[in-house]
Amino acid sequence: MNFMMKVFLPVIAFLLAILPGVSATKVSPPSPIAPTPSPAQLAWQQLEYYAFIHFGMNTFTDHEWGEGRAHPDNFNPTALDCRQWARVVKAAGMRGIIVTAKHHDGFCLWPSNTTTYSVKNSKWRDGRGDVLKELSDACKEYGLKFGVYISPWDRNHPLYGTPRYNRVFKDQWREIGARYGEVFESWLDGANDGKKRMVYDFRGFFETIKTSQPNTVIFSDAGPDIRWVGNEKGYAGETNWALRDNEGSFPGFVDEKALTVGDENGTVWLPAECDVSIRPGWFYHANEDDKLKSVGQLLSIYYDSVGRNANLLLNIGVDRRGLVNENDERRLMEFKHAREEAFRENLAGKNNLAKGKIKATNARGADVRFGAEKAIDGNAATYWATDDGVTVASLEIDFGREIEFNTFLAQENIALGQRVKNFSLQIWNGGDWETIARQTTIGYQRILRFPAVKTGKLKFNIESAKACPTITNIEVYNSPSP
Ligand code: FUL
Repeated sequence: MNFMMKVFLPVIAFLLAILPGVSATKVSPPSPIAPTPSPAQLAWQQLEYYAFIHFGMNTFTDHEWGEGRAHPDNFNPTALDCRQWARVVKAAGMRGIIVTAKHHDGFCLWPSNTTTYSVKNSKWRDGRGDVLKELSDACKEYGLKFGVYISPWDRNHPLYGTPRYNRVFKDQWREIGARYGEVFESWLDGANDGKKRMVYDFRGFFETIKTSQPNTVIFSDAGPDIRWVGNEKGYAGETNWALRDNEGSFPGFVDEKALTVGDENGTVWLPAECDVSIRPGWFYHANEDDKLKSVGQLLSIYYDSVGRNANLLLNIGVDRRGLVNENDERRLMEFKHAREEAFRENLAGKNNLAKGKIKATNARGADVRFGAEKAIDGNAATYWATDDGVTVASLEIDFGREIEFNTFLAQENIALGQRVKNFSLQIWNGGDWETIARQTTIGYQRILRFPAVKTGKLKFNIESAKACPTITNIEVYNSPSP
């Protein structure tokens, strides 16, 4: 070692030793505020939009609620192809499929050992068909999530109405959980028979489901992982907390209004899912082929669900051939193109905004790791945050030119809990800041639409929050009106 190295090596070693120490003295990230989502709930929220498929005996008897008396031979799709379902759903920009493996009539789309009322005893493929097998395989092939709805209410099963039926229902979940790979969402409703009323063992159902599918999220009126939004029209509340006071709630007995908005101080994380059908009914009926929701209606549903901190479960028609009907496919694609148009160019995106054109009234520890730029860097893992205790703060964007826009999108880092209670948008009108929107919650994602405005500067004001805000993303669009 020469003299120079002898002198400088210890200096370099010293510098290397203290540098991590310097960064370690930087401000720490905000502490989470409880309740927060589980990893499965977080992953679920990011799916945003996926398909519901009601298909079963009702498809062939033209019913919505079958009585469980139609002979299994009535179930006889002529050209069933779950790969076609998956292809259409994927092309439409949806991220998964939840299928009615058993609706209230009790007919099972898989060869269940728990009942004689299933595909096994139908003419279809000489009783050797299994829709769940075919669909779960197709979902894997197309990179889609696979989910299952089985109805507790069973109008066919001889044990329904007796305590022994609870075991049957658990066994049905066990079979599904064991046979078809990962079930991302397990969906059950709270319907009960008017005469043969059951005391459902919901707690036991949930335990059984989680035992065979630990990563599934369970949907019902009362969770435990995902809550019904309280209506079947496809909208969440303008205020929508992912939190709920869920004590004492169980499926079938619900406060619909509370489900639509959640509870600001709720004790559990229970985000909302909006289930709605593209057609008037849930099952396919040929006489509804010309009654599909318009693209404009679907866009409104999208903004009022995915744009209000909820996920959208859009039901589509699979017809008697066993194929997604052409009318549904066409409308799904029109809807997809309308969304692509609406979100084509983010005016607050990196391509449109020169560096340094966004500033915040406060950034946590004055640290770039939590600076204003983190809200527009297109990276969901980074976020703008303020110092602890600072719950009123603004981001100001200078577009550097006059632009026109009518849509604003914001996202919180919900892994740390839902925080924002009120926010507003202001534009610079040349002499003053003019308020163009004032709203409440954000959560995973909030999208606002308003009459187009022209301005060079926009302010996004957090007006109140449960703790320092954590904003992962904001976007600005000038969307064509549908
Ligand atoms: C409800 C059922 O009664 C409807 O038939 C439909 O399946 C809907 C999604 O859930 O509880």
